[in-house]
Amino acid sequence: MNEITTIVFGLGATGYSCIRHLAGHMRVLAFDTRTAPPYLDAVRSDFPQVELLAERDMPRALREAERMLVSPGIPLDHGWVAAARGSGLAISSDIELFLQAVDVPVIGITGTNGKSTVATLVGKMLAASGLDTGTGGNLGVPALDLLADGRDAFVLELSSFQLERLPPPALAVAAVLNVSADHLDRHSDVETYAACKRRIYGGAERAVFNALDAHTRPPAAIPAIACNGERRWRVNDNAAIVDGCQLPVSALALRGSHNHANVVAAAAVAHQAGVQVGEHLDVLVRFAGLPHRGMLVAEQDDVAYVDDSKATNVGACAASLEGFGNGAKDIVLIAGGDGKGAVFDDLAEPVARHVSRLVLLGRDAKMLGRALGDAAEAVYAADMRDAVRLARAAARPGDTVLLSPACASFDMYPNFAARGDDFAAVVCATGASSHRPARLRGVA
Ligand code: UMA
Ligand code: ADP
Repeated sequence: MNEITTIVFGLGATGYSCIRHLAGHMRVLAFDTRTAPPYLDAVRSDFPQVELLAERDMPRALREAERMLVSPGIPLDHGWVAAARGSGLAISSDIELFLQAVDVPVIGITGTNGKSTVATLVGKMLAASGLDTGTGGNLGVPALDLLADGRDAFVLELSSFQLERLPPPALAVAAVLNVSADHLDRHSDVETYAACKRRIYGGAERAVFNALDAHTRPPAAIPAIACNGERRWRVNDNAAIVDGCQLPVSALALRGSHNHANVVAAAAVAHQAGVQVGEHLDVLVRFAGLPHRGMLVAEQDDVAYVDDSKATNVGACAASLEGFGNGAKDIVLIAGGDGKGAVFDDLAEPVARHVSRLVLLGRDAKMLGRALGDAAEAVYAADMRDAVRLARAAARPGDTVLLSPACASFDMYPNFAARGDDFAAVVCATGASSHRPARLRGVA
């Protein structure tokens, strides 16, 4: 048993993974400010030796512990984190523990949007090249839960919350895909948020960035691929170009120009990790994406219904409109939810170009309506059922009804997946007919 005593702050997926990693090796204390945190019962039954702390126990715990592991959902200026720092505890995280535990290449992907899609695709490319690869992090499976004997490499999706509390991670390959305003309820401004993202480059051997977005640029000393800046790595109207090979967009299962950019970025990261990309083009071509990221859920009366519930910020929704729209106002957009402090003005231009009718719901619906009401006619929905009814009434043959909320879901749902599932269920339960459209068949 190690002498270090560690406080795990946050009993969500991250906290549980930290406890699982540490509990047999050292004294672990666990704390959460909520009375019924998600993993409380699991910790009680699986790790009875872990002491569960109440607020009143914290002063004593801070005297007894040497380290606090802080979950990403907890801001670093939280009172108990500040108190721990003041008491001389080291502030650390699951990702720092993970990086200390592994001795094989770790590839990190961050950015405001496209992280999960790109990280998943990079994981598939590495696996296709014969590497036993663990893929996770912010995209779902906590990093520490990926640890297993025999792994050759890891691909981590890293959020700004995870990066802000991490020392230079010295990754084999680090990528920042794009930066647009998000999480401004946690970061003071976009520049501070972008600086958190760029922490991923600290000590990296190689990098990938987006030449169209200055926020993503790595330090000049790191050998880097500039996607969209180099002829061999870019997207045009007809093709995704990876290492000079043209992949016609009509052949790609992923839909939308933003997703074609994701294909290029994933291929560039895999290349930087040593994969012979040209030998695994089929992986790039066949990848149809993750649920709730631009997924076709039904076609009814020649109207396509697309679930892009994971579009939880303005940049994602704008990219979706550009990706799925044809510039002739062929989209009915369902948007709204918890705006996380965002300003929606940047959506006005893509909405004016692509959207015939806005159907708005959730806590910040009125705020969206004020910002976008001049760009397209807006109507307000009481709930998802009402939203689908209003969208269906507004859609013409050939249109797409797109759920791309530009907001988080927490005002109405437990998470974005529940919101997307509700959309799909309502569409299918209330539609006259439901079949896969010829123009989209085989892609979702
Ligand atoms: N908590 C407190 N006090 C607080 C705030 C939170 O005690 O003031 C407690 C909560 O009661 C809860 C625990 O902290 O019990 C939750 O911790 P958490 O919010 O860090 O959530 P986890 O379940 O550990 O999930 C985290 C990521 N969540 C966040 O960053 C908010 C998950 O990303 C990630 O998949 C998981 O670790 C595994 O790595 C989710 C996310 O929304 C999907 N990420 C954001 C995004 O993608 O935009 C960054
Ligand atoms: P993240 O993990 O960063 O949230 P995802 O791959 O889950 O990224 O995609 C989330 C949403 O972001 C998608 O539903 C889509 O609306 C949008 N999106 C995906 N790729 C891009 C991109 N390259 N640029 C801008 N928006 C994107």
